[in-house]
Amino acid sequence: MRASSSATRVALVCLGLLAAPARGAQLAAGVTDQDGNPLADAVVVAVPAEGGAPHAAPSAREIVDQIGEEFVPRVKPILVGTPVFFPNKDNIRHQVYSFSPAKRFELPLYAGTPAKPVVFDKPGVVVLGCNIHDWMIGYIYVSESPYFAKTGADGKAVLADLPPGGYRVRAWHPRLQGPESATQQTAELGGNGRSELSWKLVLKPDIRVRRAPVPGMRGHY
Ligand SMILES: [Cu+2]
Repeated sequence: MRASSSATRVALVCLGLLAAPARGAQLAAGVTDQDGNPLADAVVVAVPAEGGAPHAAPSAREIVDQIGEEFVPRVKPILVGTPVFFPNKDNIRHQVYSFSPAKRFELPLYAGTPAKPVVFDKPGVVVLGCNIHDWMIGYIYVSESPYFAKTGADGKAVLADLPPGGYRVRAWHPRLQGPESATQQTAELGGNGRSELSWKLVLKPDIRVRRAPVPGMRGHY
């Protein structure tokens, strides 16, 4: 019984693969921490090895909510040039800002959705904060390449529809210890194929600001 249900599952997986449109290569990424535990909220970026990042139109808009006095999602990867709205779903006001070199901005204290989005026009990591709630920390990862994905709770992410060719692939996480460039691997992707890459990232300790703030206490992810 168990064998047959497992055979059924394999058959379904195969059907799923056959049904998927054959448009390019897939890169399956797996990310763990230094102890081998699956790592969520890691961003995996593939950059074509030759010719730099391809020109791609950014999404029309993306959203980072504020819900329950937290940024949702906590980590948001976007393509450079993408406008992001910061709707406030709480019934108190927030004042979202960033001091990151990739994008310095501050939204005046607001409720609801600010009329204008923030356009992230430079690649890099943008750390979000709120002037009212010290524990609110979020991250916008501005990618120079359109080929990126974020890991789920299982530490896995799939980059799809990659044109065949060579890629430099790197992984980032808010608690990454050391430079992101040190995570770089290379991959040679054929048409319609599926490749796998994995990372074991060394992380900094998880230090967060308490929800009941203590004066003078600040922290990160
Ligand atoms: Cu706030």
